[in-house]
Amino acid sequence: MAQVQANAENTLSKEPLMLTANQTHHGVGTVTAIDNKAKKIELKHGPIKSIGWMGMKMFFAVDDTELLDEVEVGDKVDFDFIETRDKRYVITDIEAQ
Ligand SMILES: [Cu+2]
Repeated sequence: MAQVQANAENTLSKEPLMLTANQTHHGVGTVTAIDNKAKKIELKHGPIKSIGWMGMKMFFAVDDTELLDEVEVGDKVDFDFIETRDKRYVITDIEAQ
């Protein structure tokens, strides 16, 4: 578990997040903003049952900023994310539909 947190917090790490100890959630939505500097992406997403969320517009953290090169504002996307122990929502995969 400590490994998961360490990787999720290490923004310089090129290593993929260790997902084995955390549930990955899947969502579908539209990209409404991309902030490369802050390593964040805003998505208007539909309901995500696995985490008990209604549809909403919100920012997600993107520790692996190469993922931000895959999408543009306005794209409809499929994305995966984890909830870290300190309640950050970190995108682990995203791709335009
Ligand atoms: Cu949300």
